[in-house]
Amino acid sequence: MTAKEKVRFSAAEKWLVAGFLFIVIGISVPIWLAWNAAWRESMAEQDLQRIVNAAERFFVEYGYWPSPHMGTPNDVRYGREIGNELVFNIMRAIDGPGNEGHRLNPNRIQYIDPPRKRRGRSGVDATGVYLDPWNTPYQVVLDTDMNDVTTLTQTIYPNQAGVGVVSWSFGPDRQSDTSADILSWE
Ligand SMILES: [Ca+2]
Repeated sequence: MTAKEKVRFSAAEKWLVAGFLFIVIGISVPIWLAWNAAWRESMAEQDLQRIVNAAERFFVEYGYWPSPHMGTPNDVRYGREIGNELVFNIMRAIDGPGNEGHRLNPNRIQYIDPPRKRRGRSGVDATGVYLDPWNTPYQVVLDTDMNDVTTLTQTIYPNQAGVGVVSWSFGPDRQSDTSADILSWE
C-alpha cells in the first residue's frame, strides 16, 4: 500500500461527510436567519425609543418640537412625502435642510447620534435620512400644531392623545400598516 492510497476515502465515506455537512448547514442556516431577524427588530425598537426620547428632551430644552413646520395647522409626518432628515438634522445639530444655520437647534445640542447606514443595519444615509435596518425611512409624526394630540394621517393608526411624538418602522416587509410594523407607542 502506498502513502497515496492511505488517505483515499471510499465513496461511502464521502457521502457520509457530505450528509453530515448537509445536516449541519440545514440546522445552522435557519438558526442564523432567525437570530439575524430578531437582532434587526431589536435594533429598530431601540432606535424608536431613542428617537422619541431625543424629541422629548429637545422639547424640554426649547419648548417646541424638532421641526421646521411648527405652527402649521396640521401635524406633520416625516419619512413619507417629507423627508425625515428635516427632523434629524435638527436633533443631530447638523447645519442642513430643516436646520439651516442651526436656526432650530441654536445651542447645537446633539440629541441623537445614529451611525452611518450600513448593510443590514440602521443608520443615516449620505443625505441625512435615517433608515431602519430594512432600508426604509423611519416614520416620525410631531405635534406641530401643539394641541397635545399627535394626529396620524395616511395610516391605519389612531391619533395619540397626550403624546407629542410618535415614530414607527415599516418592519421587514417594508410596507406600512401591516402587522410587521414596529411602533414606538406599543
Ligand atoms: Ca396635533
